[in-house]
Amino acid sequence: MPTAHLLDYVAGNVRSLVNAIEKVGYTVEWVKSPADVPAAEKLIIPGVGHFGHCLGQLERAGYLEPIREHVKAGKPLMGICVGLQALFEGSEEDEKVKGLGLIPSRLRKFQDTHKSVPHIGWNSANTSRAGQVTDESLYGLRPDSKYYYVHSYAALYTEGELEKDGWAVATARYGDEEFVGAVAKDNVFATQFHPEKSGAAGLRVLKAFLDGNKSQKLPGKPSAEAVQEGLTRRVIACLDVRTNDQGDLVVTKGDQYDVREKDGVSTGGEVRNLGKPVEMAKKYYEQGADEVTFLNITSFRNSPVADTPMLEILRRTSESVFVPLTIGGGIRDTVDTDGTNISALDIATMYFKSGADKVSIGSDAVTAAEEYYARGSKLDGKTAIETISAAYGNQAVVVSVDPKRVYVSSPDATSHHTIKTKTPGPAGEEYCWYQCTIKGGREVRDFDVRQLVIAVEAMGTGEILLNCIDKDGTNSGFDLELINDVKAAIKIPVIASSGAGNPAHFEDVFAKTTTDAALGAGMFHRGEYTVKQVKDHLQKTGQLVRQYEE
Ligand code: 1PR
Repeated sequence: MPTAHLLDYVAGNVRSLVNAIEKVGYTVEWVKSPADVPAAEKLIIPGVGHFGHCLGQLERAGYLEPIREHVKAGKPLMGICVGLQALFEGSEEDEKVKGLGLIPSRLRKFQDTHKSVPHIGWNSANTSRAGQVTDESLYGLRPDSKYYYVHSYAALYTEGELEKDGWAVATARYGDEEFVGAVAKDNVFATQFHPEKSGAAGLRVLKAFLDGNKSQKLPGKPSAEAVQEGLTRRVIACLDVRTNDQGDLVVTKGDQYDVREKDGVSTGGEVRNLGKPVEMAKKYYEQGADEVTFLNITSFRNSPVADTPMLEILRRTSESVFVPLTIGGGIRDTVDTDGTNISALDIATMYFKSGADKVSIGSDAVTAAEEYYARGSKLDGKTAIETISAAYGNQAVVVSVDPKRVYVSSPDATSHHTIKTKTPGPAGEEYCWYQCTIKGGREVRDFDVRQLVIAVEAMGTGEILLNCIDKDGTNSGFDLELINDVKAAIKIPVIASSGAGNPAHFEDVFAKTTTDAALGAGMFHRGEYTVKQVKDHLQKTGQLVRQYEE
């Protein structure tokens, strides 16, 4: 097999990139020191997270000059995400650190007044400009394909600026800002999106670069609808995984977090077994799921370090599922069975090395947020959220929230932040607050969801997975009031979860809230609807979605 050289210089999930490179027919050779660069032919610079952190590492390790030499020698170079940003002079994210300077321009932060930042999800990389539709594809990029982005800083696009220096540019639009999705000139190619996480569309781009196939004919003229610009509505499939009574790891699903079968009299039956995790993840990928989330829901009882089956599930899933994978459950400082202390960062590292792109933190985030306020809203730098986001970037940290409604007759009846609800409580109470729980809903805290999300955003969380125990497994639709309330409090993206029972519920949550993504579990696992049916429905009702590509 031919070889691709991959620069090994910064923490991140490179496993999925290795899997993707292998999938398109290349073997990976690691470039582990600047001295290895001259021997590389097709060199890929990955990168995710903080510009200053990545470029600082590259500079300190002495990579910048050998990379410039590689480019001068006319050898192929591909940058991915921060690897694209590295081509620029610098970034607002860290003014002190310099980029390679191949492009005389700087990166800027997206405006967050009317949209969530980071920009997370599927968007275009389109080389056609108004009035000049091309039938040529740049490195396999297609105007009707969508690619997976995750970044807060971007090269904002001004028509003609890069082109005058000979760069071909593919762009995407986020809100009212147009930015560079990919650039190419001579032997250099870079994508702001992650091709390794962009399904078949991304693999095609990676293959075109490695094959040296810069220009290809597009397969046909796409419809105007298919080339619509902007961030698509993300639909996520969630798999709650646990050991059943026979000791097998199964996908299960609870009703308000109770995962045991009910026989009409008692609720203490067998753990619901809805299928095998790897097979189900692959099925949802092929139905067009934009992301797959695994929640290891028994981890609070077992040491996750010994929990090797979850690592194996990630390894196997990431070999065939080329969309982002999130893993939650048991991400916190812990003591292993042999008494060794293991940090949350070590646990996250194991998951990232096995193919995860994000870790989701539940119980530990609540404790950390309570302590944050107890310190007078001060960071301590040692929490799981802070240590993991410092090492892997904010985008790698999701906080999973498990709230329960508490009804009150008036806002004065509690010190917590309340909302006026359209679904009054059992005694007709018109107000409620959302109480945080830990340990899978088993323990309630005197702490509300608004306090939690504000604190974890300050600590460096990249995204909120917003469950709702009252709605979980009810098939009655999402808790729109909760979602709107959380969205109003923070800038980071929110994934709405709990209650999805049919495609119209997804239409509702996207139409009536500003949620960034929506997640379903039971309706998919029970085979009542496919992810594709949800997306087709969203498309019919005027929402922008990504469709699965073969
Ligand atoms: O606290 O960091 O160890 O994380 C534990 C994680 O496991 C948390 O993310 C918590 O939400 C999850 N979890 C714990 N116990 C359960 C349980 O069900 N007994 N599942 C559980 C949470 C909720 C959703 C579910 C949606 C959609 N599952 O992810 O998939 O509610 O369901 P639906 O569409 O069928 O309504 P830690």
